[in-house]
Amino acid sequence: MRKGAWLGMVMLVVGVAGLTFATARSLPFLPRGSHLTGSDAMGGMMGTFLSGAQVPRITRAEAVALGNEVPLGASADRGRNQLVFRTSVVRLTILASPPWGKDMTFRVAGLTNPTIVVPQGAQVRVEFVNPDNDTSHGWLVSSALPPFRYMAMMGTPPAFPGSFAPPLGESYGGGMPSETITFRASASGRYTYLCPVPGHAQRGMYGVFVVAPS
Ligand SMILES: [Cu+2]
Repeated sequence: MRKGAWLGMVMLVVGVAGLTFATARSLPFLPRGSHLTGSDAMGGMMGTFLSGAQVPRITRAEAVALGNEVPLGASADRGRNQLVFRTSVVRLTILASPPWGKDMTFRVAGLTNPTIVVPQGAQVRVEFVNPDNDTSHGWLVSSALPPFRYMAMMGTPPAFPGSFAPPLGESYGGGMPSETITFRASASGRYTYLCPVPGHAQRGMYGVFVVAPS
């Protein structure tokens, strides 16, 4: 990747909270990125930039609490590994691969990769946190279905405008990077949420996202 393009992308991503779908699609690292982990040069750089001071951070204790909390208006069914919202306002906290859980999964309301059900038309706000201390992660709702290939993000654009949390760098002593996205679950159907970092959905970072007809 040309240095200019890379820096331009990094500057874009650092200021990221309100990235639109159109902008997101133009990010060069999405289709062409390497492993965005802290263990390779590109990933390390990505992590450094994305974990910059501009990204809000939370403590480990806060992340643990948020990862276990059943959101207001939701019911968690542990037997079915399902989180069901019946409210038109949906507030979710999603943790990426926390060190206190199973590797390469999402943690939501104390569940691992749960099926998330929201009513059609719901206004969804997701606080996305990366507590993983050695890997970057993102979150995306897409209409693609598993199994996923290594480059899972190819051909899996966000299902709804804004249903994309760009990858955040890994956690370190300064706290756990977080970001908030909002989108409207405008069309009913069965979708998938997944991590767009290459190889992660393939290794299990995904779950079912259902928009129930109203
Ligand atoms: Cu990931």
